[in-house]
Amino acid sequence: MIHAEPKRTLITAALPYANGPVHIGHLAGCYLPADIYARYLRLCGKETLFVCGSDEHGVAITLKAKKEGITPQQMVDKYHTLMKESFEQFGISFDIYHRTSEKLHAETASDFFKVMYDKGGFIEKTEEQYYDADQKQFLADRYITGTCPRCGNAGAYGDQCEKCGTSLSPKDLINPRSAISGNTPVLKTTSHWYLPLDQLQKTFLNDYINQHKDDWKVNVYGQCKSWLDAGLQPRAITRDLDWGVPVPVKGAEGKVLYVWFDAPIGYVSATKAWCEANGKNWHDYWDKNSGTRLLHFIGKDNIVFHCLIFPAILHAQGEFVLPDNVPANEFLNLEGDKISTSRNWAVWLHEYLHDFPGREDELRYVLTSIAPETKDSDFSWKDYQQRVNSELVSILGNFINRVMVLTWKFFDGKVPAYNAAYHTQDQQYRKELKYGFHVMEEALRHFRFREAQSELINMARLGNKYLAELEPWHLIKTDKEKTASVLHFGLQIAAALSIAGRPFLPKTADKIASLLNLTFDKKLWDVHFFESLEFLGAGHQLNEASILFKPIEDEEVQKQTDRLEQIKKDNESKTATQPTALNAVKTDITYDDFDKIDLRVGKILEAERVPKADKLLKLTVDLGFEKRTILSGIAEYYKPEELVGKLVTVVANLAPRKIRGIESQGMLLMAGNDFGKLYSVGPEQDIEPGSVVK
Ligand code: B3M
Ligand code: ZN
Repeated sequence: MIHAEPKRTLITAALPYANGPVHIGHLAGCYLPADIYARYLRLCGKETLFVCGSDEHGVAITLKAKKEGITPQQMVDKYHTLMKESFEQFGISFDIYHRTSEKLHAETASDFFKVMYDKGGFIEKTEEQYYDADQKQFLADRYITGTCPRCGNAGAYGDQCEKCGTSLSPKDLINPRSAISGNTPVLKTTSHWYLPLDQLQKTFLNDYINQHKDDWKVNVYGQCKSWLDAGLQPRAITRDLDWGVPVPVKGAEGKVLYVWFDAPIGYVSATKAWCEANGKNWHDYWDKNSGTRLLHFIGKDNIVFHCLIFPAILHAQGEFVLPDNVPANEFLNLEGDKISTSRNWAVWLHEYLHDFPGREDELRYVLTSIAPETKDSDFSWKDYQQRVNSELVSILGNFINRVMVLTWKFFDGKVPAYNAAYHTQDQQYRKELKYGFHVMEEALRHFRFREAQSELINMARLGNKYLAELEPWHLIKTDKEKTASVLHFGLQIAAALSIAGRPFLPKTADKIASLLNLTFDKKLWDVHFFESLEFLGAGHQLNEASILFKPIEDEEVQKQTDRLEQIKKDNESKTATQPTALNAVKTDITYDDFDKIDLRVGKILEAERVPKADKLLKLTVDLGFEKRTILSGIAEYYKPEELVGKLVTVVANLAPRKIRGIESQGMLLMAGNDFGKLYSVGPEQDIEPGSVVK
């Protein structure tokens, strides 16, 4: 809540994890609003720095790398490059897009830790944590899954349940499992450093949040308040992992900083890197008394980290400026369903850029029109088409094109002269344009980008209304001088649109300026901007007219919805089969080890439930040379009658054992993991029971 004019504004956008490409949810959530705001401030001539970068640490990275069979470094390299390029092509105007695997970042994060450590800012605690004995790995955060104690979701993570949003710690999970192996974890002692958020709440956070009661968005303040009301707990800021920034303390070998400790410090590292490259002093941006206004643009799932934990860290460190505002957005859904990277339910930016080349502004426009500023919103391809065609094509594009074409037709593409006699006739339009601009500015200043952008379209609408009212195409037959005035004024509206449109539709704004053959100074936007409404002098030569936007065709939309339909189908068939946990390959065995197992084809002759055992079926299996009784834990996946007649693979030499008083004389092979459906494994063709499987 900086009241005095800040010296400069430092804008950050959440550092996306380098474990997947950017999708429209990310764009609408924080990158687009941050970009609009940064562009707006620059237009106003305000000193602005806009930083971002890839978040390359944490379990989100190591887990996915393991799944893909590559090293974490290979994975972050791949996605860092992809994200950086797509952001650039899309026109997100970061001054720097850095990354947290850079040495400069490790140094910056280490320094932070050391300063706080030396001040006694952490508590060291030794306690038992879940451990995967097989994989020799502590199971923090996403390395552990289990059932959410709050909503019963069986796939909740050790740090959060993505279904109900509750923040969890591994010990909260019911039936915890290692996400690497599916194993049940054991408890093992380890020690970690904790940030005493309970104390920091009393000494700092309560006041800090309270100060922002009126200037932060309701959703943001509300979330902070409910965290504080529940009472903050100390939080571990180190982990037993081998990927991350090493904890810079003797005796902490094998430990790294928790990703949410180092990631926000990534904003500082990015600033340092930019300052180094541009001959500036990073302290001017981050020092407590630098006069910098710090703004974090994020999505709602990152609120607690940016509004409570990071400010607490900055405060405890003591030398840094605090966030002045955190205009977080809610979530964007896709065709009525939550966007999900793992389910591939997303519109990926790099794919959009490929499928709709040169139509970056169309996506920017639609995403800003439906931005989830106060509540979740929904993207659908039909709505995308509708908004592009009926707003960008029919209103903005149409106005610019009409005024251009008419000027070429009647005045050889030269700005015709204005006659002051018509000033009164245009008065109402001038007033409305000025007012629209004022509303836009007010909305921009308060992070209401949807409203701000809708004013842009309103201005274009006004332009169309002006032409429709004065009908220069008829007027030319009777009054050339008045026609000249009308087109002169129409062209000024076009020029105004190319300025007002710059934060939202940068490529379109440039294109309009180029049609008008207009070059602007850097600082365009000030209080006097709409006073004169004179940007183009009489006689100024325009460039050739050309179309701004092409309509989105039905086939293009169909292609996208077909793709999503297909993904939905794939997901439905996958939910049953796809492992939700990684199954690490077991230790090697020799052929002789394998050869000890006698696998045979068996035919199920009878199947029945075992009383009082929900999971068990009692099967009679024909092995050709004899019939066996086998108990199998598949009652949740098969009805007894489905099994009769089925050919299956049987471990024929497994020592018999008694289950529920019945002797089981073998075992059936099943495919699947511990969480999804199990499928019996049998020969493809009908083959004699008793045949050897080898
Ligand atoms: N990478 C989480 C996310 O992508 C995290 C943000 C870090 S911001 C410092 O949602
Ligand atoms: Zn839950």
